[in-house]
Amino acid sequence: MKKTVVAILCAACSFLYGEGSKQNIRIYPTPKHFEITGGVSSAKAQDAKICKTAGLGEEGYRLIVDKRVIVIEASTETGAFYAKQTLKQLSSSGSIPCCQIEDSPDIPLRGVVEGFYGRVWGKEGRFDLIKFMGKYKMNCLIYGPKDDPYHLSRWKEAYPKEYVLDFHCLLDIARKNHVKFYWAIHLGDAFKDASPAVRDAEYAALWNKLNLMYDIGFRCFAVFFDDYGNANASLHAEISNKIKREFIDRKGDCAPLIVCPNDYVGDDNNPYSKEIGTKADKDIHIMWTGMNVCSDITSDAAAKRAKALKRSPFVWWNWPVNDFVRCKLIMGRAYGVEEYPYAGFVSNPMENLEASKVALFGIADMVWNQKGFDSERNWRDGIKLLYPCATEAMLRFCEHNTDPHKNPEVVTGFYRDESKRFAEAWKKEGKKALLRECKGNLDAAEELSKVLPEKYPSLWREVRYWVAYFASQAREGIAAVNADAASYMTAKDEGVQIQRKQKEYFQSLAPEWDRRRCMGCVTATRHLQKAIDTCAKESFKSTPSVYERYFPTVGSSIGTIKAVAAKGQHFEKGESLIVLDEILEQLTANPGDWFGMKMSKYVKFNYVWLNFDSPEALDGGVVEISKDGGTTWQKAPLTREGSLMYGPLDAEAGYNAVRWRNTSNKKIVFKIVRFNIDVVK
Ligand code: LOG
Repeated sequence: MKKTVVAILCAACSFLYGEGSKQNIRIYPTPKHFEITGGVSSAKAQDAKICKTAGLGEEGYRLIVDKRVIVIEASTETGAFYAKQTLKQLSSSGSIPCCQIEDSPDIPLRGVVEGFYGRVWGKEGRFDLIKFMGKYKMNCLIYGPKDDPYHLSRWKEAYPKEYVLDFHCLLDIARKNHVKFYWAIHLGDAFKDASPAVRDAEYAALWNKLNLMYDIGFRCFAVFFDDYGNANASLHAEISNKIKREFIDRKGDCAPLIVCPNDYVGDDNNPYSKEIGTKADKDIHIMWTGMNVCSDITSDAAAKRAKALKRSPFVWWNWPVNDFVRCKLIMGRAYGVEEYPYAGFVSNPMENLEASKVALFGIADMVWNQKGFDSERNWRDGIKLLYPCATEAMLRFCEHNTDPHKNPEVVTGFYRDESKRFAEAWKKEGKKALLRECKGNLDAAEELSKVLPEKYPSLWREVRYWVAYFASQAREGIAAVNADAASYMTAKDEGVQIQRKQKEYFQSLAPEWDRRRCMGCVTATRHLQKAIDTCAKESFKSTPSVYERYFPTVGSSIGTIKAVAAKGQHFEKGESLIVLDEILEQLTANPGDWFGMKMSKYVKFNYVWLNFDSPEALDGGVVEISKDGGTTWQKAPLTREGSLMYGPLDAEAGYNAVRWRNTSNKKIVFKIVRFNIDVVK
């Protein structure tokens, strides 16, 4: 029975798509010049004649389909390979329409950096990704997962045999798909000791490792300095130049080096980027994430950064990465990147690789043909192409899962349009729109649970808890509209159970050091959840049992330290405590800056635990508590132990806000290891 339903659905989808494409044929990435000349060809794709033609560039091609013959012109094998990818799409509906295409990419290096924290992609995932990249004309895959010890913490050591076998296989498939497979080394805070003997030993270890990777078959290399060590531009330029001159250049068959500097954010207004720009050899690519870690990329900022770097920036785009909110899926449309002649453009995706393909499909198009890119159309067509058997349900699921914030109150920094259609309806129609949306979402979740396991099992393995949560969220919304406290609490608790299961599943896959970073799952946080909460608060305003349990904090993290809010950091409520989500980066607190949390009126706390990465950082500030939601503050009587402050507070006093504040006259740079409070029962 189930099988029949799926088969009918699939037939319906491909029929609809086929009909549409007859009138309006779309190729992805969008070709530069595409002219339909009328009629269909009697020639078959495999009979296409390939003519080597000068002047079409490294990756360009011309494709001429007429009534009897198909001709591919290209200057390189890559160009011919791309023409064949186009031809495959043209012939997907059976017959090949007569047409002429002339095409080439805007950005020379386009693709993906596996550069996030968290669970590394496995061999199979990378293998499929490389084929996907070839199909959609991306040519650059940079391997640099933070949680691969042989990339970062143990970079001096050789890879174990299993890894080497995987690399062989991946290098082979990358070659077949015209993808340059870069291996990146992350030097952490090595080289910080400037004594010549130590330096020499570090360099010896570096040459040894790079040679091992060369022997495995890598010909493309990158070096990363992000998030670890000091912003020592002169040292980083020296290391980069040495790798280039003493390794890459000497080998003679390697691609130009790519460097991710320690300071990868901002325009031309910082000494590190100017110095590395001046000192690093001109044929080294230098990466840049935009005006923030996660940000839109404007041509104005790119031009300014280019001035500092003395070369066009190579964009490391932190989208759709979710390592700072692993409870969220980012599956919206690609947008927010302005046209610019970037030296390269790679996306840092989610650890959920299959789910990242919606975004990658968009990026492939966006970087190939910047002018021709139509974000919304690409997103719809991408979902149709990737999930023909569940298109409508996937569109609905994806449009509600786009924003990398758990906290809808945060509008600073990088956020994405989420649930746009619903947000407009909610404004006009309120509860009526909420009810309709939740019912629609419930149906979509049901369909996805039926279709995905069978048709798209690797996607299903990644998203199944989110789909389940999407359904429980919809039930929660319906109960909130109906002011049905019992159903509301049931749906909420069901959601918590799903989150718990997801967390356990996640932890079962994660290495030990990564387990504490697992967070459960949430969906549709920006508008839908906010609307549900607004409606629930209204429906249950005189029901403290609902309030205490489900609305413990007011808003989110509060304070003046921008980075705490910029990624939408917020607090997780456990059984009896509230914990700040982990923040991966170093934070900077200027004198007087603070961050903290504020409880809703029914919630008080009686224990504080604050752990920084270094004792010096704690020296410069105090932990303060408040009984009036942050109007007046007093110093918390906590115990200090190294980089830790903790201790009980008087439960009767009714503390409902807590913060750490920089009381020194210096800038303090620190990482928060843990920050939590115990709630009075
Ligand atoms: C890291 C990256 C991480 C990303 C998003 C860069 C260059 N480095 O803030 O590994 O995935 O943020 O959390 C980063 O972006 N640093």
